[in-house]
Amino acid sequence: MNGLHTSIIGRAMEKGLLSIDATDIRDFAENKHNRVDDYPYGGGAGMVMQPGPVYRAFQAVTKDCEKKPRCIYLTPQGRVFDQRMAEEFAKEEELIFLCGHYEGIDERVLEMIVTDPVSIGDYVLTGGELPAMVMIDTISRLVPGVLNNEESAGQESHQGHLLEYPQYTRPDVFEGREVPAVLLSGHHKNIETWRRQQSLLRTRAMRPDMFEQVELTKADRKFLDSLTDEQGE
Ligand code: 6GU
Repeated sequence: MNGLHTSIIGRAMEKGLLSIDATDIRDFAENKHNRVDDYPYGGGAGMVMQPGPVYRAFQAVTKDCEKKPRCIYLTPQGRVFDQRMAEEFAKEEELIFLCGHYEGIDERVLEMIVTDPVSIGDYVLTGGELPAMVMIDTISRLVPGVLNNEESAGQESHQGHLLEYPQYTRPDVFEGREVPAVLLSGHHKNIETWRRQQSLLRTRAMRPDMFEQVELTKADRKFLDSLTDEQGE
């Protein structure tokens, strides 16, 4: 799980807020070359991971657990991961991430141990390790104490279905490009309004699917209507 030991997640592990362990399923093979794959019954391309090593690895990992933890299987056939799922998983004391390789894993062991088949999006990767790391990073930052500013994780979900507004820092002019004047005004109410409007515009342009879910205020509608009026639509 290299890559998770750095920065925010690494610090959280050092602080004892969470722990992440990797188990190599090949250590549970029962042959000289630690092979865990075989040809698919019925023929076809590629190899299939055998049920035995996966099952024994799961038993070993969960042997000291009071209750069987949820077992997330990373697969393009799963439900697509999103922030709401991350919030649900963050409530769990323990989680297992089962990463397949080759063409897949024997269906019988999946039926026995998997509680949550999850995909991270509509594209195909070579294995489940990167998706597992994406999920672990997303879930970890929701664990209390992991982020310095306790609010920064909470605020986004409370913002609800809106993309973040653009950010600026010094200098106030860069290569002739100015920071929006309202941000230099010190007028906090106007800044808040401007940021809300930027979030609305971004979400509508980039994520029309999310925008449909946004609860628009009277002021939001007035702002959006004022734009379409200007364009004579
Ligand atoms: Cl979870 N696994 C693989 N192999 N490909 C994916 C995926 C998972 N999610 C999106 N593509």
